[in-house]
Amino acid sequence: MVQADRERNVDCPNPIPRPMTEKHFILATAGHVDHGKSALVKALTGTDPDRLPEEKARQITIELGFAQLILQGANEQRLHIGIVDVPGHEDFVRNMIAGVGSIDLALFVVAADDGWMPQTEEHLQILTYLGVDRAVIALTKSDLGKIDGVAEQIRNQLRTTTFARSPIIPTSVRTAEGIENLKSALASEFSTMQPQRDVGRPRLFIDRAFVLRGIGTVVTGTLTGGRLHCSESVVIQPHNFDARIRSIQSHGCELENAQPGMRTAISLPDVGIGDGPARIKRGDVITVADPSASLRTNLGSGASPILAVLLEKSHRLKPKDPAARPLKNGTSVNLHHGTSRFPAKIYLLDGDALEPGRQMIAQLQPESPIFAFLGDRFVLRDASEQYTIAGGVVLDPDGDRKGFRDEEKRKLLIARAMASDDVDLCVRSEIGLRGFVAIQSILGKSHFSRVEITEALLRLQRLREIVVHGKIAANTGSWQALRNRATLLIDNALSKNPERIGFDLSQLRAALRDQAGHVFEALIEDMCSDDFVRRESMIARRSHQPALPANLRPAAAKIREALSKKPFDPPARREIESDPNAQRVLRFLIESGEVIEIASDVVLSRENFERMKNAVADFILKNGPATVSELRQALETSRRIMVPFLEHLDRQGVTRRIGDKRVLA
Ligand SMILES: Nc1nc2c(ncn2[C@@H]2O[C@H](COP(=O)(O)OP(=O)(O)O)[C@@H](O)[C@H]2O)c(=O)[nH]1
Ligand SMILES: [Mg+2]
Repeated sequence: MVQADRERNVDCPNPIPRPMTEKHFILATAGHVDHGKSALVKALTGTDPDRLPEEKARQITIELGFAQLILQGANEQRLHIGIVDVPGHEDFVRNMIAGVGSIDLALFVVAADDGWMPQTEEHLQILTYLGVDRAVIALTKSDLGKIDGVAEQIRNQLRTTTFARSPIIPTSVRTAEGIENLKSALASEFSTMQPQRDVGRPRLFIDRAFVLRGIGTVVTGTLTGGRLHCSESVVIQPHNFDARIRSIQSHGCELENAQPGMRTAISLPDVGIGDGPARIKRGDVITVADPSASLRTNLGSGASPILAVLLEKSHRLKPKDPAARPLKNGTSVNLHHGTSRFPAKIYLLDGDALEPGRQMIAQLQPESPIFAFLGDRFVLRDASEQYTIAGGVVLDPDGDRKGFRDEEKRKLLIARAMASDDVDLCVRSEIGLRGFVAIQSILGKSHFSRVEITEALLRLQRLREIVVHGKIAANTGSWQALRNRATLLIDNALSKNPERIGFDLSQLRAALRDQAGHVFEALIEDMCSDDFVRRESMIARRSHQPALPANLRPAAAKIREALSKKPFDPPARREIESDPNAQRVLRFLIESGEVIEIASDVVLSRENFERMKNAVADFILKNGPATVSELRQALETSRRIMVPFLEHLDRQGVTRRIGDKRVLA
């Protein structure tokens, strides 16, 4: 497929006999411009990552370059390392961030002749913001001298960072010194690392999109979170449209599926390149359809208009550094996430400004929605893209502008900020933030797998922190409060009208219209699993016995009398229920079965109904098929009663109409 793709550069690693385990990792270079990153990648892999003619002409990597290194790890591990070579020039920090977004290890480069430089520092801060916690340091151009002094300087700079103990390997591409050492250092680092997790939520942040003649659109990126398969239907975010993968390659090899941690090239022949509907470009994300999309409530399974985040400003920023200026509430910045960059506004939760060395909960409102997950890292640069000013982690991809200052929600976000990789905590806080959550969609935009989430739900249920009803999870307190609300509504209604068999569900729904439909259904199901019961379209306590209150008894006596005076020819319903009390009584008599509704204006007592039915049957048995008029005369009733009465018997299957006569059915 992508034969012309620049990522094709290493022969497919077959037919060497396959060792025990294959692991895939991504490494990215970082460090000051001209410190020898690209030359080092070439020395390691044989591939020159500076391949564009323009890059060659200017001798700098202006776009990400890619190469593959295969190393033998400990315990028969075969390590496939996709190398992303990032540019070092400050105009191109954007590319650097895009390359480092989903890596396992940084190859951090400092040249012996220059030592620690401003971009060395900026790249270190970016790696830290992005949560990269493993690195191998190459002390390049060792042929140019003074290794010991620079090595000490590097150790000093890294002393308080997660890279304090990372190996420092002197290298020279001129003399080939240290290249083999560097390979062994990389192999031993990767041997102890776990490959990126497959949580069934693949995302490929596109770093390049191009058209190949005869093939069509091809995009490349680093795959994380799950697998992508040939012929699979995918969704392109943030514009949320469908496409189909025709074929997949990794470093020039055709694959049936790509795994997390692989440099991946995908052909999407039906999609155009660029901006606009159903087009694809760098910064977009390839993902798969969210199975919960059908259950979408107010929460998107797609792109986020607002993110709740934990912001952090590096403690390494020196007071004179323009990047150190406190980050003020309302500032416009550039948000770098994955391979995308968007202008965004910052809203701080707990103060007017964020100082170096501090963290704060905030909201980010990108100019247009972005496709982010809980736990994603990002970097902020100033609006003119000169300085890296902060970074952070997404705490809630579906932030809520209104609820932001709510004290309870604030607590939940702070809890998440402390442990955004704790699945129990995230499930608990998710339910806390939303109230009631559809189980299927809970934490759909996170780094947790469905199984991990389901297990967390079970644990929290066992601890009685949450309840699960139908398709809903809720925290125990909120669910009980909702049940209490419903119970009160039902009890009040039935104490006002004790003669009713229950409270109308449609009225209950109207009273609880602030809840989503699936929440209401789960509520009724839960209530009816114990104390309550559904009777037709009504709900009541199981113990509820409909009974006429004393003040209605005279009205009941009057109705019974009216219905028995001329048993087969009672007055019209509207005469019987002439006032509200009579209406309530008649409804009670109907609901309790004592009275039968024949038609909208005709009611009969059950006793008289049965007698009348038998009389009709007897007459037809004795005299054969009979007309309305014959039956009316025989039973001493009127057409007003007899016509609807016979229609009622027809519906019940007692009689059948043939022409203008009735026979027994
Ligand atoms: N003497 C010497 N020069 C080197 C070495 N590595 C790279 N260079 C030179 O340093 C310059 C910048 O190298 P390059 O790999 O493009 O740096 P990058 O910007 O960090 O990718 C080039 O002219 C290289 O030839 C080395 O080990 N020794
Ligand atoms: Mg370079």
